Amino acid sequence: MIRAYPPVSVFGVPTDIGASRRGASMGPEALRVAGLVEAIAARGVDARDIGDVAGPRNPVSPPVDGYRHLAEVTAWNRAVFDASLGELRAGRMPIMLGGDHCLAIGSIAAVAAHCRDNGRKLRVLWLDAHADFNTSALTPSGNIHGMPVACLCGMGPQALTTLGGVVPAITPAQVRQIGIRSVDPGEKQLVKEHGLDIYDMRYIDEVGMRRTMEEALEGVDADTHLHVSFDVDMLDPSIAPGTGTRVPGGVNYREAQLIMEMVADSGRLGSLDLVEVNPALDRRNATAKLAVDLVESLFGKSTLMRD
Ligand code: Z70
Ligand code: MN
Ligand code: MN
Ligand code: MN
Repeated sequence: MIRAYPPVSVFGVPTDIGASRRGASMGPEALRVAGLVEAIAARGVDARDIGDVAGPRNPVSPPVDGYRHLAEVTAWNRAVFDASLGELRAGRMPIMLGGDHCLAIGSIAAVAAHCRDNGRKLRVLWLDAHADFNTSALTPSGNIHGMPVACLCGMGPQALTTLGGVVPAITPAQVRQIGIRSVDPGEKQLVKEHGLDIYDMRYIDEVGMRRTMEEALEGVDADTHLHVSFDVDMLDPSIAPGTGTRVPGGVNYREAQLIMEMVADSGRLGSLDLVEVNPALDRRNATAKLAVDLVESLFGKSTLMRD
């Protein structure tokens, strides 16, 4: 299958501001060292590294009113929003290298704004061990990387929910979550109230990844912008040790490849987050290398005759 991809702009967001474990700030360089940009370019795509966005240092403070580092998280997300929207308006596909997952508030708010401006439908594939649907009242940690989906759906501090101008930026109906296996008790209740579409590990075990992905991509058509938000902790820790919150029983190598291949086959990939790579916890950059391998598949690399 011959597929044309729009030009790609990769940018780094070197911060761990939404987490309590340090080190995801080194993720962008680890992914570059693993050859991310070259791998995308090798697929015949015009891929450019536009460098890092800037933001405040991590003050390493305790949570205040249920949020750790809210002012700094807001500043970083504004920078991500601006960078993402700028690339989208220039007709380029933004690839955001985190950094922790709180940064998806900015990237997805930008994608949602761009889709509104252009009358396009938006589907968000949230690949993660966690639902990231906490609020300040429910969070066990105060870590905002456990809250981005709730913030995007209008539940969270005003500074974050209003980032893209329109509240909510997205609705739960636009989101499909895959790989989930760690949801906090209060968060679980909220997920059910809002009908978030979650393909958890049990579902994947029972029906298989092929059918899971067919269902997650159902309704994606030529007018749909597909945003993939890939938290590497979706992957089983045995293959992806370099991440801050390792949860056993994750997506294996073959299942992960199939996710990426089926997204590639949809032909609708419009933007990507690659987050929570923590080189301080990794073995010889294995997690970043695996992420690059999976991104190759996302851009249509496959064995034998299919590409
Ligand atoms: C937990 C919390 C989380 C990532 C950890 C964990 C959230 N639900 N997300 N690591 N990527 O603290 O809210
Ligand atoms: Mn996450
Ligand atoms: Mn996670
Ligand atoms: Mn591959």
